[in-house]
Amino acid sequence: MSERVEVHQNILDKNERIAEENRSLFEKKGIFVFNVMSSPGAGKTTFLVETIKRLKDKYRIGVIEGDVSSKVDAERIASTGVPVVQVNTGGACHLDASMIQKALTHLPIDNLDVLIIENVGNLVCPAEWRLGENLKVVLLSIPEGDDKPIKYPLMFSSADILLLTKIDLFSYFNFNIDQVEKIVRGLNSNIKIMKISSITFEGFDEWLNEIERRIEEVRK
Ligand SMILES: Nc1nc2c(ncn2[C@@H]2O[C@H](COP(=O)(O)OP(=O)(O)O)[C@@H](O)[C@H]2O)c(=O)[nH]1
Ligand SMILES: [Mg+2]
Repeated sequence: MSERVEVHQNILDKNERIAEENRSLFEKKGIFVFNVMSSPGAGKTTFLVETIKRLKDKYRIGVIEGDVSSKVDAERIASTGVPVVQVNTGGACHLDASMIQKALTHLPIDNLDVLIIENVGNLVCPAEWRLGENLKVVLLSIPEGDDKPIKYPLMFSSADILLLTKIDLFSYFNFNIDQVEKIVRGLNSNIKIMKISSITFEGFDEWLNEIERRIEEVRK
C-alpha cells in the first residue's frame, strides 16, 4: 500500500472511531439522527425548513448545518425556531464525525428527540464519512439530470432513502425516473425511493410518514 493511501485510510479509521462515539451518545440520549446529502442547490435547506415546520410540534429538533463558508442556510433554518449550529468546513467538501462532536457542544442534546444534519453540497465526499447517524437521505433534483447515480454510485449505494426532489418541474426536463430507479436499486436493493416537491408539497405526506416511522422505531 502506498504511503498516501495509508494516510487516507488512517484518517477514515479515526473518523469511524469518533462516529462510533457519536452514535453511542445519540443512542444513550435517545436522539434519532439523519444526515441529508445532495449536490449544491438540489433543495436540501428548502426541504428541511418544510419538514421541520411539520415535525417541530411533535419532536424536539436540533440542526447542524454544514457549508464550506457562510451562515445563510443556518439563518433559514433558525427562522423555524429550532436550535441550529452552523459548521463551516473552511474548504473541506464534507462534514466529518469530529465536526459533529464539536457542534454538539452548542446544542441542547439533553432536550432533543431528533437531530438533522445538512451536509456540504457534494455528491462525492460526504458518502465516505460516517457521522454516527441512524439514516442517510440523499436528494437528487429533477433538473440535475438522471445520470447522477451512474456518475456518483457510492452516494446512492450508501443511502437509506433517495428523494427525487423538484418533482413539480418534471414536465420541463428529460428525466427518466424508471431508469434512475432501476440503476439505484441495482446499486442498493434496500433503498427507499420517493418523489417530492418542497413547492407543491407533493409526496410530503409519504415522506413524513416514513421519517416518523423511523424516528419511532429508534425511540421505542
Ligand atoms: N421548483 C422547485 N424548486 C425548489 C424545490 N426545492 C428547492 N427549490 C429551489 O432550489 C433552489 C436551491 O434550494 P436550496 O434549498 O437552497 O438547496 P440546497 O443547496 O440543496 O440546500 C432554491 O431556489 C429553491 O427555492 C422544489 O421542490 N421545487
Ligand atoms: Mg442548503
